[in-house]
Amino acid sequence: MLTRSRGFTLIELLVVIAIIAILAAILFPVFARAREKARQTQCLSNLKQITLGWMMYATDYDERVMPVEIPSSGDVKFFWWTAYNSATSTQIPEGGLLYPYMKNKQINACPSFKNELRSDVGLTGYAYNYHYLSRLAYNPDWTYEVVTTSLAAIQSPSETVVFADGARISFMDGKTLEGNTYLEPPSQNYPGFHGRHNGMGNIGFADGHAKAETPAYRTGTFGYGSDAEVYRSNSLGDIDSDGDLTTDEMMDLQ
Ligand SMILES: [Ca+2]
Repeated sequence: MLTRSRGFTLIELLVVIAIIAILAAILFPVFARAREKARQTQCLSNLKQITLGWMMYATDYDERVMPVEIPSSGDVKFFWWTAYNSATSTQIPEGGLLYPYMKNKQINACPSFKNELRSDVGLTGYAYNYHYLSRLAYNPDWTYEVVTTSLAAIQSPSETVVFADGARISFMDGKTLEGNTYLEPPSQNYPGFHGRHNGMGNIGFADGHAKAETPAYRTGTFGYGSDAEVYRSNSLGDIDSDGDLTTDEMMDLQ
């Protein structure tokens, strides 16, 4: 004898929908973290390649390390990832200082670095330990020379940062995140190591290895009245291993 099959009641449907919604709420952040983890791995690989390119550059230039920039000759200024023509606001990636060693534009940029932060010069999300490796020495008339160190001056290459995930807070408004290619050490006025990969940032070291670290966050106010909470909420901290932010043991040449 035929029995009419019974459909779902409204309550049953609502329960099923609620369970699906709960599962989605639990799983979507997991998926997002897994995607970010994949980008972190890609970024780590990029930094390792860029740092190896940096090592090759030094061996080609009498063991002097790569300058953070080669100041403008005419309208064109050279950075590691591009040459930039300020008259036309155009980038020439093939003119980048490390391009001959990488022959690849894609690996220049961190996959988690937001495009809108790249600005005209095509910032890549990676910042260079210029403070110790390639200082800008200003003249009284604000022209400057770029002074580079030698490979031999780096006493512990496996403990000396070359490149890292970097960014900064705008000097104009004190709160907006922006790109930055100059990585500051803890002893300076503001932190620039960006923990953009699930709270961690990647670092390339002078011996060619790369690894992820958690930024060390400042407290209170520092520099010219910067608010630590603004930096903390943007995952901007320092690269530090001894808990003392007055010493630059991961970035100096000792
Ligand atoms: Ca320290």
